Order: sequence, then structure tokens, then C-alpha cells
Amino acid sequence: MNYRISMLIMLLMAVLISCNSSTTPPPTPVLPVPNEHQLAWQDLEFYGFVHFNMNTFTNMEWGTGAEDPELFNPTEFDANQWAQVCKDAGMKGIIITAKHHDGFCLWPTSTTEHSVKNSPYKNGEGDIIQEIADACKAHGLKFGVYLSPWDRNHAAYGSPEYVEIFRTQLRELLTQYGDIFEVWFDGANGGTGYYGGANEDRKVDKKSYYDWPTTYALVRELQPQAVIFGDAGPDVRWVGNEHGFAYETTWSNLMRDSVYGGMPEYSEKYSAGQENGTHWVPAEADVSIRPGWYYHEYEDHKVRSLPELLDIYYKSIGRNASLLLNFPVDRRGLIHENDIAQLNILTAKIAEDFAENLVTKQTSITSDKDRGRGFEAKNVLDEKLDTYWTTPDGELSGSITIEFKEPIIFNRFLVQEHIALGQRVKEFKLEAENEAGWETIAEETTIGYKRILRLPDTKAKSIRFTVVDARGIPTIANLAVYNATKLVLAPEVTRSRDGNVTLSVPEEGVDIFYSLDGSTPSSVSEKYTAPFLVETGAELQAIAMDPATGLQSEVTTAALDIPKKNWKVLSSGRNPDNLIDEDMGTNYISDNMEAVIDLGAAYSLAGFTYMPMQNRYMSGVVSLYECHVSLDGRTWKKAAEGEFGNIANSPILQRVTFDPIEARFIRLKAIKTLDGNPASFAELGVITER
Ligand code: FUL
Repeated sequence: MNYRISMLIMLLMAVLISCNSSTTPPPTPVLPVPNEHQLAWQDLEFYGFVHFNMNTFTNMEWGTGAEDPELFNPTEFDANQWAQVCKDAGMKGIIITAKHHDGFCLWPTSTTEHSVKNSPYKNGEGDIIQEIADACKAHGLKFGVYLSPWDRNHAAYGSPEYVEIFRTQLRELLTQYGDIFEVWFDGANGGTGYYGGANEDRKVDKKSYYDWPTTYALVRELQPQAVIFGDAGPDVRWVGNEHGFAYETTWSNLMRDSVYGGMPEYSEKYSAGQENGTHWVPAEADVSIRPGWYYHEYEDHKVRSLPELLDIYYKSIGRNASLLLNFPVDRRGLIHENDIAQLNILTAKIAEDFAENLVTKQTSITSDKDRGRGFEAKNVLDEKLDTYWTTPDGELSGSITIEFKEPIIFNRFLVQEHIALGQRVKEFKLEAENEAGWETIAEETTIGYKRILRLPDTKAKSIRFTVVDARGIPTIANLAVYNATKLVLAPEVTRSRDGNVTLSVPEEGVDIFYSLDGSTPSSVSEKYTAPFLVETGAELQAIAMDPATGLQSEVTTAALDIPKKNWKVLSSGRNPDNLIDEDMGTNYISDNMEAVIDLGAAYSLAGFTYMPMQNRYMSGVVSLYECHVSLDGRTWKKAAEGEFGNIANSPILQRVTFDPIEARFIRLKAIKTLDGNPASFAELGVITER
């Protein structure tokens, strides 16, 4: 054979081999699998919810339906502000409450007079939905609509006629405002309402009344790319709670035929999905940035903290769910400044946590097995979700090992499955190799679209990811590790009745320093190691500091006073101990509009503190008060009287000072409560003269 021919043969063989291996067939799908629209939706991950409607103007969460359209009157409505805020936060869309349970429509619908067309907004010429749709488009955001099936305003609710009206409303929303990415149907329905003046209780059979298949067909016809959200999907399901938390084990597979919207046992039985679920219906975690879905000025100080928001992020997006974060837009028609500030803090921290994927520092990536060319371990590094590592048929477990040139320190692990072929992994583990050898860092269950683990700081020369068990051969699209910077937040102060002070921060490994003399603490101040006793009045200041980076928190300050150890509640009522238990989350409800305390000894009193009830729905909050003091419990002297200004809207700690008086007993008398209900007290404290 001459040289040319042998070269030709070799070339031919090489081509044949490469053809052969490049045609290694992909794994067969493990059912159920997502459709193309669900796949596209999954990539959105994070989008905004806006509750803005009649309730915004009535200070309600659920309106009755009897509200006058005249009340709907935002003064500075600006959908572009919403879109800009969402865009800046990395959100991919906005879903608006086009109609909530009270039936008020944000667009000039043909189906009812109960809409924006009869409101003062733009003299009835406005169309809020149009403005939001336009703003989303201008900012490159997707647009979705929430349309409440329950309508407490409509006279026909409960009859077949209403279902047609509901569909007409849907048709209007789906034909007049461009592309819709998600249609949100709420499970809450039935019960009392205005119903065109009937003012009665109307119960419907949630399973059959709405004839959902016909409504779904309408959505498919008008907006085929839109996903439909509901308890039962059909495309995206409710996560089963309003905290924004998915589950450690979260399947996108759902036994969909066993579920219907609003079923009582849904959360407990179905919301985490099932390994053998019949349909692909991934979870969406919805949560409000404040306690309420709608705006209430009294919640301006209750916007979720960074640790809470981070927890939500990691427990939704980090647990195979998308995150729908709600903004209760205010009466101006704007996302409130406090909400924006917290959102910005959250997005900055997320960006910081995921700033650098440390797998880029790898020197080798190997697997104990793979399916062949096109399916090797290196595919998990390319950040593409359509290339993945998988194993030969029948091999349900397997490992990927990543070696680093220098040991890395990491505390976040991120892994994604190639879900187009179905959610497979049932059990996985992560190991790290350090001087002591291999150590198991985490043993977990499901992955799905994305799983993120928050781990203690871990040093590793190599890491090994193992799929221990799966529903089919594993298809792993992405692996990443990060070293998130510590959360260095101002310490929280709690105190026991006997005067012991506890300082805490959300993150381990962060130091706390404090002072009790009013001076600003620093790294040379007293270091906090355990709760300490404070028996007299003191000005506590504390900071947190990350010893690794020197990063320092803001300063926490707390005015401490005498301990409540020897105090006794003399007035009667429900849970008297809650008045002085140093727990702001528990309440004392007085029988006779007052709280009276025996301090156990005489002090020079110079004031008092009143913490109003912190419940979402408050009752008995004191608005007008008198404060009396006594040395013997018989002769009383009025020390102060007045109003807790703005306590309805801002129910925070109230501090009242007066000229020092020697006294052993103190009485806070409610001259008036906000709602006329028996006076309630989360906590009562004194200010002693210093
Ligand atoms: C619930 C509703 O009843 C709430 O008012 C809110 O809209 C929330 C998102 O869904 O079912």
C-alpha cells in the first residue's frame, strides 16, 4: 500500500470514528418533561409581582366589592418607575393584579362599570394595564396578568353567566396588551361579598364552577406562549405558602390530575411536587417584600430585612423554584422608597455572592464514567444548559471530580440539571478534599433547574460531586462554587426579663464588639462571647466585624434600663406576663384599658416606653394615653398624657419622657385605642433617671 492510500484510509477511519462517537445518542427523556414555553419561563427565575388596585386606596387586603370607583386615584402613577426598579434588580418581568377579589378592573373593560373608567384617574380616560404593558415593553420586561376568578363585586358571581364574563375579561387582557408571559389564577374564591348589592355569602364548587379546561383553551388560543399559573398549574404551580420558600426536596413533577385550585390539602400534600408526578408543573414561590400584599403605610417599617430576603432567594431560586417578589405599590402609584432600598441591598448582595465562579480555577475535571463524546464532564463548566454530562444507559449514579491548582475556599455550591429531558436526580452528595482527606460536605435530594447550597466556609484542593441515585441517568448541565462574602449586619439585641443581653448576627464567624457607656465600639472594645447582665440603665452600642476582611457593620444602639425581673403586672387581662416578657411578638390585652406594673422597688422614673402590637392585623393599639405613677400603689400622680402621633401608620416603639418622679408603680392608661377594641400592649418599659 502506498503512503497516499494509507493516509486516506487513516483519514477515513478517523472520520468514521468521530462520526460514530458524535452520534452517541442522547439519553431518552424521563417523563414528564417541560414544553418549550415552560422551558423559556424557567430561565426567567426572578420577576416582580405588583399588588396595586382598589385595596391600595382602602387600606385593605381583601376588598368586599362594595368600594366606590371614585376611591381609585393614584396621584403620581408611573409604571416606568416600576419597570426601572424591576429591571435594575435583574427581574425579567412584572405580573399585575389586573383584577383582585374585589372585582375592580385596572383597565376600561366592557364587562363592568367597576373599573378605572369610572375613577378620577385621568378623568376615567386612563388604562393602567396599558401603561404597565408599555413600560414593560420599553424596559425589555415581560408582562403578566393576575385575574382573580373570585369577584366580590359582580352581581352574577356564582352563576354560569359570570364565568362567561370572566372569560371576556380574560379575552380583553389577552388581546389588547401585546404578549403576555404568564396568566395568574388565584385559588382563593367563594364567600361573602357585595355581589351587585346582594351582600351575601356565595359559595362555588371550586372544582367544577369555573370549567377551567375551557378557560385554559382560551389562553392557549390567544397567547400560546403564556404559562398558566394555579395550584393545579396547568403549567406553573403555587409553592404552597406565601413565605417564598420552596422545599429541600422540590420536584417539578406533579400529580396534576389529583389537584384543583384552592383545594384545602394542597399545601401539605402536593405543593412540593412528587417524584412520580405525572405532569411537568414547576413551582413558583410568591412572597411580598412586606407583610401585606397591598400597601399599608403602617408597614413602611416592616419591609423585609436583608437576611430575610436572602433566605427567600436561596429557598426559592436555590430550590428549583422561580421567585415572584411582590411590591405593594403605594397610593402615589409608585414602588415605595423603603422597598426599593431593601431590593437594592438584596440585589447587590446576590451579585456579590455570585461574583466569581471558582470552578474556573480548576486544573482538571474528570468523571468516573460518561456517555461518550458530547456528554463529558467538562460540559458542566461551559455555562450552557443544553450541554451536559451524563452516564451510559443504566448507570444511575456517577461522580465528577474537579481539581484546583491552589486550594480554594467556598461556601456556595450551585448545580443544575438539563431539565429538557426531565428532572432526574433523587440524591446527590458533595465532598471536598483537604489535608485530612475527603470529607462529605453535603448530602441532598433534588436538583431540578437549579439548586444552590449555602455551606460553611470549606477549604478544598478538589471537590467531588456524586449523583447517588436518580430516576434515569443523570444529566448535569452546570456546576459552580462560590465564596460568598460574609453578611456583616449590625447586631440584633435581645434581653431577658432578668437583664441578660444577647447580641446576635445572622452569619457565623462574624465578631461582635460592644460598649455600654455610649462610646462608639471598635475592634478594641469588649468582644461579645456570651450573654451578659446589665442591671442598670445603659446605652448599648454594638458592631459586627468580619475578621477575615475587616468589614464592619453599622452601629446598633439600644437604650437599656432596669431589668424586669422583679416586676409584677397588677392589672387584669389576657396574658399579663406578655406585657413584661421582653418579647415584642407577644401581647397583653387589658380588661380595663390599662396596664399597671409594680416595679418591685422605688426608682426615679423619667419616662416610659410602649411597644404597640406588631401583628399584621392590629387591634387595641393605644392612641391617646395617660401615664400615672405611684410610690405606694394607692396615691397616683399623672406624669404624662398625650397622643402617640401616627401610631396607626407607624406602629413602632414609643418613648415618652417626663420630669423625674420617685415611684414604684406605673400605670399606662388608654384613653383611646385606634379601633375602640380593648387596649393591647406588646411591651411596657420604664426610663429611669440617669
Ligand atoms: C392570595 C390572595 O388571596 C392574596 O390577596 C394575594 O393576591 C396572594 C398573591 O394570593 O391567594
